[in-house]
Amino acid sequence: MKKFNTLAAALLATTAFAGAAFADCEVTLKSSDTHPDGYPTVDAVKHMGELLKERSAGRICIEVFHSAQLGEEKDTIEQTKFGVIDFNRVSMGPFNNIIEETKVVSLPFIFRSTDHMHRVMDGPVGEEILAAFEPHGFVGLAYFDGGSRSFYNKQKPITSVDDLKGMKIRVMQSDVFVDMMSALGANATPMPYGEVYSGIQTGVIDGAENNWPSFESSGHYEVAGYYTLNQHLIVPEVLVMSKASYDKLSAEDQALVVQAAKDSIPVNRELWAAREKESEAKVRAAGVEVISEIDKTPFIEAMVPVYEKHANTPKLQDLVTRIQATE
Ligand code: GTR
Repeated sequence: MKKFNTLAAALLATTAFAGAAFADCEVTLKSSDTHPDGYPTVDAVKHMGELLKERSAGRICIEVFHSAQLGEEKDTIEQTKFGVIDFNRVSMGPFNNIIEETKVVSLPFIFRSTDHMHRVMDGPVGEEILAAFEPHGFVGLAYFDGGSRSFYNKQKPITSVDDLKGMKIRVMQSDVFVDMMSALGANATPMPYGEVYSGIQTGVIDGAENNWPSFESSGHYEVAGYYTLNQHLIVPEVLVMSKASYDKLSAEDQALVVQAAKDSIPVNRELWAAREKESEAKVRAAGVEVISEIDKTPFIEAMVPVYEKHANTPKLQDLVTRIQATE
């Protein structure tokens, strides 16, 4: 009981403190993120909030709800569309079934490196895809880094496509990733991020796929001891605003939001680069077997039907061609 009282008092103090932090703001906008506090995307949006507060002379604030406090990505996207949540930082993946342009940058091996991804997303293709959010009820604001995603599992070291055959691998809730796994001969299990740890632990799935910081911060490395650096996906992350919330702001304030989001990009990139190294070191130190000698060619070749199925209109094919042609 005493313990409960102490906890309750601590929680009340935190809430009171959070309330006080936003007490002077005329408008406090809610932002969602699945990652814990201190993760590069969470801190980038916090930085954006500081810029916005400063530039609006303290009128507009952003409260970042990290650690999936507002729900799993697919559900928070719905809530963002209706303006219940004002900002949302998510992967492009859960947008794939809603906005077809986002499928193109979620195709396996579409980007050759993170630098290539930056050059594409910082240019006209990136602008075009951001604009594609608007008719669906979102204002695309900024792209953040999501590193490259690779497979991890609890059973065995995966060293080839053959090793994946019949394995149950969790993917984000997107048809592109379900088809990617089928093309590799595995059983795709789409499920929310927050269920992956227990899914692996209880054997509902054999493994999943993600980048170093997510593999580490989610604790998945504690239950999946084999990580194969096949790097099949470099999926940009995106910060969107609810169009409903955006439309409530004056044109001047909208411009402040757009600029503060843009100014948070370099901060995110710097934090990301540092966190990737830290997470890798932590995972390796925990004894995870990392398989880095891997021939990516069979993985790339297996993706032909995924491209055919998902880049299936002249518009999407044109985006693929322009991405591939970007130096
Ligand atoms: C992370 C990404 C999240 C979420 C998660 C997942 O890398 O930052 O937005 O998409 O992966 O696998 O669900």
